[in-house]
Amino acid sequence: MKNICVVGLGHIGLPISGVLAEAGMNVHGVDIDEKVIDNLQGGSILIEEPGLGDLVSGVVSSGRLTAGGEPQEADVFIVAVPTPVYDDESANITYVEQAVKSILPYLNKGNAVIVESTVPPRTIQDKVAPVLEEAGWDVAANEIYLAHCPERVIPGSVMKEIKENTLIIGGYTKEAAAKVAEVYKLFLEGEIIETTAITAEMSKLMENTYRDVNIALANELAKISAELDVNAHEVIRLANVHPRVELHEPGPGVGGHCIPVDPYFVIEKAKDVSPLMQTAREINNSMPEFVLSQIEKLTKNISNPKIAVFGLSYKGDVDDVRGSPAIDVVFKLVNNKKNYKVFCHDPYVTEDQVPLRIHPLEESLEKADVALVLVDHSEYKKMDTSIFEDRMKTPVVLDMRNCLPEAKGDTRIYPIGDLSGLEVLGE
Ligand code: SAJ
Repeated sequence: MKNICVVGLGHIGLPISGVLAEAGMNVHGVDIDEKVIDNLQGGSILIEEPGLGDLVSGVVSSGRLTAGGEPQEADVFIVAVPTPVYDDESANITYVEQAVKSILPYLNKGNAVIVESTVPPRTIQDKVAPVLEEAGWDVAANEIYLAHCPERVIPGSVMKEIKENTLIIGGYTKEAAAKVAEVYKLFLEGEIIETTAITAEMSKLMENTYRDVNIALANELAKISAELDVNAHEVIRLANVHPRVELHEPGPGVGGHCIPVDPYFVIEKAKDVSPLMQTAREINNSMPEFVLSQIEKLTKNISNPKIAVFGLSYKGDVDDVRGSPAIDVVFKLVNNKKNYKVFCHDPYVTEDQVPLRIHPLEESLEKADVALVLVDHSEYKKMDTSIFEDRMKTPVVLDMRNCLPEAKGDTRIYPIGDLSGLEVLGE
């Protein structure tokens, strides 16, 4: 178990490579992106994740982590490539299939093959095992130990969770699960639970679906509260005092590459019996339009209103813009016939990530009619709210993450869950 080959050096493959190298293994990482390899060979990374950069530069300089475009022989192969969805929302597992095919020439009897990528139910049984079998390996007889170990770490806290979370190992066979457990015991402080491949696949998908459905409920509550003149944030706070209630937080939508994607993996396999999951997706997808409707209402009397947008990433304190509802909102504003002048700010996102100008915070706010908070970055959570009155034409703020400190002076901050009193500017 000394040599590990990790295919896919992204948000999951890179941290797993780092912690295995730190635990004394010889890790070889593989990626199709030359930029990723070039950077890694120089000890640097392209991902923003607290603690990851230092770990990687340490293990690269000690020689424990190497990187290249091709796999190498190893005792253990870990596949950590993306599983996006096609336009019709069905799962695209071609990267997983290609990754497994790419390791075939390097496999030896007794090797372990672990898929960490999130996959639709039955993928290990119906898609991955057959690739190995066609290459001549009897997977059921444990010539290769095949398992699915779904990654469950949360961006922003990956380095802690990768070591401390409970790990589910879904073995193609019982023996495979036990063998693969030995790999994770090299660094894992959390518990290990061994199960079947399909149970591991489904548990992972249901974790993210649970969160999606719960957020949809909170978003629906925010819309209802605007009609009923009640503060949804206070309702959530009080309901959550109950020992068996855990309402989530409303927001401008659900982003990232996991939660808005994974429910579709279940839905596609069980379309007729998953109405709740499908509706949750629809509700969460409707939120950028809901945000736009509030801006339209606020500014209906103003021509060419200037909107200062705070936050572009999919959630707070990350630079990741994949599936970001904030970007969706911005393009709805930019492409709107009302001719909004949109000035975006984000402390993490750069102009080479998005086709948008990014402005300093003060500049975005200068003479703005409305400020629109779309992401709960720490910088916004602790900002001095007197800046709105100082800089804006009208100090009116829509806080779609309910994250700002209390308003000062004449500033009015409307959180997403308390929009019933929203005034119309210029009336
Ligand atoms: N969000 C809300 N309201 C909430 C919580 C989140 O609107 O109450 C939004 C966020 O702003 C963001 C989106 O949902 O746009 C998703 O963010 P997140 O922090 O809930 O989740 P991810 O996508 O960063 O990570 C999730 C995690 N899954 C769960 O918490 C069940 C993580 O543990 C998984 O490893 C990851 O998906 C993954 O890779 O599957």
